[in-house]
Amino acid sequence: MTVTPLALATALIVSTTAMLADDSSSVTPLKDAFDGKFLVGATLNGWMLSDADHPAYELIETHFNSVSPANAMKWGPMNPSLDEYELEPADTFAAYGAAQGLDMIGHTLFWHSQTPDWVFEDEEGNPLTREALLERMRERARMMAARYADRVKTWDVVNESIESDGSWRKSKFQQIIGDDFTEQAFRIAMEELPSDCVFLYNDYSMTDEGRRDAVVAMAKDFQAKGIKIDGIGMQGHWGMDFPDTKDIAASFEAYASTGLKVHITELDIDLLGRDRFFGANVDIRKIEVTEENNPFPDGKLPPEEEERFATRYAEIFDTLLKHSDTIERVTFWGVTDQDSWLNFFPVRGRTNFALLFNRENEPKPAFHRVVETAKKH
Ligand code: 9MR
Repeated sequence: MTVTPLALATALIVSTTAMLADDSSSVTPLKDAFDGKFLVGATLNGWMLSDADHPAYELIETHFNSVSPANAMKWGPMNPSLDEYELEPADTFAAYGAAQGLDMIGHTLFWHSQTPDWVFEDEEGNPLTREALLERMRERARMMAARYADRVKTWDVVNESIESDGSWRKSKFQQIIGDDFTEQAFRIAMEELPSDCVFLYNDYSMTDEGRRDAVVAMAKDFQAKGIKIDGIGMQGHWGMDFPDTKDIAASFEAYASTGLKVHITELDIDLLGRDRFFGANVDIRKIEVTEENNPFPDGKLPPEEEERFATRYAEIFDTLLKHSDTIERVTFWGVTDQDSWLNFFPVRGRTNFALLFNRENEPKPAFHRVVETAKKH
């Protein structure tokens, strides 16, 4: 076949157009941008786990090397009543992650939230004794070990058992077991899960001094007692103005003093935030969505807002990358803005912006700034 100049020109135009349209071929995958620095993760939520054709899978396979289940492995969703088990979403999660060769996080063994009342009661509805509750926790750990711990290697053993002032949270676990609930949970994990698993304590607002100092003290106490703890999970549900990157850096240094690695377990940035619209209103969860508190309902941000958001992401990643020796993994809490929990919290039904991919599954300006930041380190 002879190639005429016209045919050649047409072919070039067609292929250039295809290249421009195909965003994924022209962007650096996040996992390549952070190769040698830390793992980069995302969550699989219920919609994704019930739809094998969900568009998030393509992004996950391109950009991420670690996955966390948003809800599928929590006690309540898995085991809503005493003898009732709903294991399919967790099974799907573990099978998918294993098939793709992804690092997987068991989120979360023990948490005061999304744990049903039956866990704390006997069959007559009376509170369990300390021994009975510890036994029930052990049964859950044993079940998770048998079913998932051959493939799921990193576990959030306890979520959020320490308050901002450093005191133990007055959860049902704490009330029944006592102040050693977290210690007992780690002992159970150590006894029931394989020894090659990685155990984390995971909490939010981990830059607050009271919580930070208490977590450091707890980790050192566990180490002195020979209780296995392998890392510290900072959730990273951060805002546009808080925490200050100086406080984030100071926290990495404090946590690194334990010799443990830090995992950023649930990173997102709440663009709409609260203060801008609600001040200190404590009843914010009862507030309806309005034009004022939901200013971008079509999911499109004006360029100056995209820029503000990208700048905040870049400064956070600059801080993370400066401490990459301490950081094992950075996981985003979601994949695209569409599946962020911040569309439902604290006001249900807002169109919020929190992650690096937009509602059309495309990388946002913040994505590109994060990749550029990685290239500078
Ligand atoms: O993303 C989760 C959301 O779908 C649930 O409704 C919510 C219930 O509390 O939990 C969300 O995930 C939380 C995580 O498990 C622990 N840290 C805080 C996260 C955001 O609430």
